[in-house]
Amino acid sequence: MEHTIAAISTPPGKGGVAMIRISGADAVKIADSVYRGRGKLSDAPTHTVHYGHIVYNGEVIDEVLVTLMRAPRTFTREDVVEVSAHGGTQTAKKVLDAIISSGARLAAPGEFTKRAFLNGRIDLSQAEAVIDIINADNDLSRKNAVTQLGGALSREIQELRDTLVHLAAQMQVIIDYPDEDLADVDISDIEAVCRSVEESTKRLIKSAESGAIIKDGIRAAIVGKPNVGKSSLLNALARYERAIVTDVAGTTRDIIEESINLDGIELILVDTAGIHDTDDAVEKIGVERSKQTLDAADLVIVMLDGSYMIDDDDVSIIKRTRDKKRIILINKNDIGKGKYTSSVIAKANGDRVIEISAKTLEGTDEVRKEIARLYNLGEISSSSSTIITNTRHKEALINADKALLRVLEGINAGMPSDIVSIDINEAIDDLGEITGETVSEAIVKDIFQSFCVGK
Ligand SMILES: Nc1nc2c(ncn2[C@@H]2O[C@H](COP(=O)(O)OP(=O)(O)OP(=O)(O)O)[C@@H](O)[C@H]2O)c(=O)[nH]1
Ligand SMILES: [Mg+2]
Repeated sequence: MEHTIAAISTPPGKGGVAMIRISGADAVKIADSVYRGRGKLSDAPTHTVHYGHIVYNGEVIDEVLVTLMRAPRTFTREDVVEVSAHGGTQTAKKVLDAIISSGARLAAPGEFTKRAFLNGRIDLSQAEAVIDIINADNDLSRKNAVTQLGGALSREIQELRDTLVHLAAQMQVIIDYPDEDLADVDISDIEAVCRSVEESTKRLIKSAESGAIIKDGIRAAIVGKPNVGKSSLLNALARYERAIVTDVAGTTRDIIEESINLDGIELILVDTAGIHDTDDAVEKIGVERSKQTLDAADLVIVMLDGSYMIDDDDVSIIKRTRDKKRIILINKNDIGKGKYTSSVIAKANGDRVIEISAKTLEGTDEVRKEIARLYNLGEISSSSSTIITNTRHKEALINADKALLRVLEGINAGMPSDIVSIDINEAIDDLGEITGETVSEAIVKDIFQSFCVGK
């Protein structure tokens, strides 16, 4: 039998309440040994809350509320007792000490959730959603994780998997009775079903692009030669004086980051040092960093100063960013409107060119809208279909998809059924990794290790 475990589930530090959770067959007995209230918890009905004190070695440690939940209707499917004590640095620790001394073992990170998984209350993708909820730092990731915890992804994967299991069974019939004319098993039906499952996996893989945006946000580097107004744009979009702005070329020497919320997505704006040829040792390092930032960014905002003629530095930056997703801005249109728009557009490779003024803020809304449009943010935030945000899930889907493509190829090439069957089973296993049905113990261990203690 599994040992009864306990941990503090609330974060450390001062706060109103701290919660100590106990789970396992002895949870109620252990709680009873430190709890003093009206009657014993072991006599009380399940899913009830009890007022009392935690007393250990004759000392009253705290005044508490105790929630009693008997298996199986609990998070771990085991008996669970949750002690709500006063927050702070001392109390919860002392309550936990008393519980451990009475026979519980300190829970490992994620062990409660791991038990929920092992006892079949949730599958692996739902367990992963728990950590995603905890780690969500924007509303969309939270929303997506809650949907996943509710089992939306599990159901979709399970459906695809069931379909393939049925196909594999049909294949088996063909393999076992090759000479018989089995009216209900037709290879072209198998092919059609396989194709539709493959289309679904492909769509889920594609959704991971949105998933990455939801989870990690968009990193946008603002680049351009010195003094064109990069820091001014950062400030305009952030709506406060985040970066130093002066009329001295070479003001920004380091990388400056600021996150803003764009349609519920985190847009990480990265202001950089002006890129140009320089002999100044400090500036040189800045320019180098700008180039690295540019290469690592998801999106590049190329900024030009519209009050001057385009020059070699501008052209080389436009060239350098040619293969990136980018927007080209012609700044300072309050003083230099339209001076070199057409020559820029000619070099822009079809990328969107927007005239703005970081000073009067004219056009800055347009910049926001253009980024939202480039990444379909409206669609992502309103979409109700499943979005893959987990790289482990994405990899499993890619493997399943490859296996399914092999199945289709095999059928078309008239390969023997037993060979085609191998790839169907491979796809079944790959999908099972997402829900945890076919996952290795090492991976399960790895997943729960990244949890916090007490969850
Ligand atoms: N008239 C006008 N001036 C602007 C505009 N945007 C920026 N400036 C001015 O241009 C100068 C340089 O602005 P910054 O934002 O520091 O430019 P930067 O590209 O960050 O410069 P470095 O950090 O030196 O590379 C400042 O004097 C700004 O006030 C604009 O749209 N119109
Ligand atoms: Mg600057």
